[in-house]
Amino acid sequence: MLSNVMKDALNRQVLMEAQSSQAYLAMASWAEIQPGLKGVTKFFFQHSDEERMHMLKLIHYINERGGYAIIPALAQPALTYVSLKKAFEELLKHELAVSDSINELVDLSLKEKDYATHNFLQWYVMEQMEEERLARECNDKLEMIGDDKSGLYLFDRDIMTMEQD
Ligand code: OFO
Repeated sequence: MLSNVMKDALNRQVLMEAQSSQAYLAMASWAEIQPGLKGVTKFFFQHSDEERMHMLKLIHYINERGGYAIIPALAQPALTYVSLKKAFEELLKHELAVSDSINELVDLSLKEKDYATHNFLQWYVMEQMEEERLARECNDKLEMIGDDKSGLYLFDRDIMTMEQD
């Protein structure tokens, strides 16, 4: 059974994953109306779906452990970006904040002696390592590319394969 403190903290993570999903959905919609960003558009839509999956996993866990997962209201995410680089900078910033939040949850689970939750959270720890790696790689590439159109073309073409690297 989840303690109240743990349940509330996990519910805050539900909100964070929902906000991530919403933010990446907004990036996807923005990318879809830019010329030549088909690959990036697909990447953002897929990323939004993944965040929703992270949220659902938490919801089921909270409910299965005797808590009640709260479905939160969401704030309006950013709708436009001055450049693709800016969108990916936001994505990295967001992922780093999520990683911090997961680490705090892990810390709390130990304080609460909630070893089941500690075990459950390990999946998120690994997932965040991967998400940070990918976000950093995208930012590094975009930094190198700058305004070079052929570089951007290749970035858009290759982004979906970067997930598997
Ligand atoms: Fe849910 O991992 Fe990204 O934010």
